[in-house]
Amino acid sequence: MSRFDEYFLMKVEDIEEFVKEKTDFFEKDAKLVVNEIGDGNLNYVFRVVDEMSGKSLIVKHAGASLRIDSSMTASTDRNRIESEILLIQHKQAPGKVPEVYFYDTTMCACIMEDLTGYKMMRTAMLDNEVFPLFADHITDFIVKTQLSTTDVVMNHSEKKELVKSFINPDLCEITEDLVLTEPYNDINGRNSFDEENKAFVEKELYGDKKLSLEVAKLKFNFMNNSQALIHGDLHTGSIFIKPEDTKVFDPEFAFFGPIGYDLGNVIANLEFAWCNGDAKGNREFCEWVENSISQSIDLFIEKADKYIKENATDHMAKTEGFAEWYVSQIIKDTAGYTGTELHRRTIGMAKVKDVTLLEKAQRVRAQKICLLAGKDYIMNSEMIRNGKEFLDVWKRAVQNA
Ligand code: SR1
Ligand code: MG
Repeated sequence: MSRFDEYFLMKVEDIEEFVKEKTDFFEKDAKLVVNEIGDGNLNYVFRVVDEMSGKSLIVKHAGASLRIDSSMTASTDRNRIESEILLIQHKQAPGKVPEVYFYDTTMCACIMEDLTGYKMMRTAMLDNEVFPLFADHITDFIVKTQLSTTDVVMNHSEKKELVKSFINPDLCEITEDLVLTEPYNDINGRNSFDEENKAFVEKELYGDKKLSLEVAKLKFNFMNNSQALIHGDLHTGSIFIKPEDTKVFDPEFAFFGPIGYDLGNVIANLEFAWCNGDAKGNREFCEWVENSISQSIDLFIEKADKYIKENATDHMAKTEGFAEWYVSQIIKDTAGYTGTELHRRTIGMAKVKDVTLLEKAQRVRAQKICLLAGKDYIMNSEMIRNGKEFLDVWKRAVQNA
């Protein structure tokens, strides 16, 4: 019998005993220091350190209600999904995700590697730090972890088995509401933004039926296109980085969905960082962001095309021209979901510090740039085919804001 045989919401004082009972990572008599370090919207994250040996680890623990709003709930099964996908990705892309030491489906807690020496990418970019290898790293990660789980490459029965264990209804519903519905109608009254952009939002987002139709298509593509095992929330708060390496974590929104959703999230979140650098007049930082946007698209196209040609197992997917068509569909989705991420982080309930921390006049301008660019990405997704064209949309919005 153990007090961890039945779920309860753990506090700082419970973590040392939990870790010592579930793993042999620390000596049993080690004096551990535990701090809650999470600043996400959903979970509790504890760093556990043995100051004598210098060893440390992370415990990520899911509560039934969400930190961003205690009236919101999401199944604690998200912790199992996160732990299992990290184990899968550790094999697909060794070293590119934190190592899972142990996960506990009763306590809904995952004990994993502490990424010391890495910074959360959003925080580093708020200090306008640049990472020239980022585009290469993130496109490697997306291609290796996601194309390998498509029907193009994976045995179709195995894929269907995997789809079953990654059904993630509660977390998908959060995205379906917050990202793919509310920014276009405020149907749940949870949107907020500066008054100066009210007329624009009401006319150009809530009042534009053509925009709603395109977003409705993106929503149903998100819900019905079980293309690959995607991360589902690949923003820069889900990435740990240092100049020579990039690691992806926090995949609790993972499910079988469209690959372009992840790549679009990456692009939009680089653009939020651009707004922050621009407000500080840091041209060098903005240029690095611009290069990262175009390189992320172009490297993805190049690597995905090569990966499909080398690894396709499905007979029809080996047809000449298929790889190019398949990748072009992902890029079209990417443009659309870049747009929805730009919109929802600007006016929806879950915002980003890159923009919220700006002083008023700069924040209003950043919001306008993101709203304009978001619309352009969504409405013209068929025509945005490469890195330069992704960047052109952004530059047009900056000019017109
Ligand atoms: C209610 S949760 C709000 C947001 O936080 C997560 O990181 C996801 O992005 C979600 O949409
Ligand atoms: Mg998260």
